[in-house]
Amino acid sequence: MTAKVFLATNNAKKLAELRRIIDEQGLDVEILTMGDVEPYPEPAETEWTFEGNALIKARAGAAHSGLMTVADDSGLCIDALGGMPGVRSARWAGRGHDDLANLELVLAQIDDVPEDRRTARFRAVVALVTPDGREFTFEGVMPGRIALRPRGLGGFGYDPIFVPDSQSLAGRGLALTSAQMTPEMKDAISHRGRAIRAMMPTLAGLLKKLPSWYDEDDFDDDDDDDDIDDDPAGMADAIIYYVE
Ligand code: ITT
Repeated sequence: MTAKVFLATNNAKKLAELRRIIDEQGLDVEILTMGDVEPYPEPAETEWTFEGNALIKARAGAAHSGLMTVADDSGLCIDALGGMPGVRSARWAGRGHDDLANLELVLAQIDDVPEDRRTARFRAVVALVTPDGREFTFEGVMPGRIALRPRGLGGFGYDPIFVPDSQSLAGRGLALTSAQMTPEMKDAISHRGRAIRAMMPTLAGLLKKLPSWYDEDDFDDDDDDDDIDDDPAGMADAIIYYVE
């Protein structure tokens, strides 16, 4: 039986990235999205941390769907803005404003900041919550800097103004923004790619144990199941930092 995992996000472009990165790992899993479950109210993201908000979204998804649920809370942290927009990235220009308005506001706010001080990083925390209440979080970081003006049509959100560091010419205004990269290039270095790849051993371990949640008597806990334990990959409650 192919196990089901619910991806709890209302952001279509974020969903496309999450699905692509998970698919790439080759795990036998059926991905369900908002369109596959009964509609439910979007939970308020009331926390001041990515981890807190990712858990709010994943808990709500698991409670509603009864499925193992993955949610992502992410954003752009700009040093010259004291780490903002951070957890407020999606609505930086105010409710009802779009990605372009957010990006233009950021550019205006750091208009007078010289290139060498336009350092920033994308951060993503992915929360994995099981219907029986187990919770795991994984963090990925993509360091870089803010370009002087937007470039590129790929990606979403702030991608047209973000120049990832891991390119030979980054930092000299010559490297690609993440909106100029192919999806594969972005996934390989992105905050989301790193967080999801850090999650995969835990997800794989949990999926092997799935039957025990439905019928304890069916659960085969023989010693020969030696690659399956209560804390797959020893990462319960772990936050994994990937900083270059
Ligand atoms: P859900 O909460 O439904 O998942 P959301 O878009 O509201 O969707 P967040 O609260 O996590 O999600 O906000 C993430 C915002 O951070 C996103 O809307 C972008 O503005 C920005 N962001 C995150 N990852 C990004 C990326 O890979 N590229 C560009 N911008 C990104």
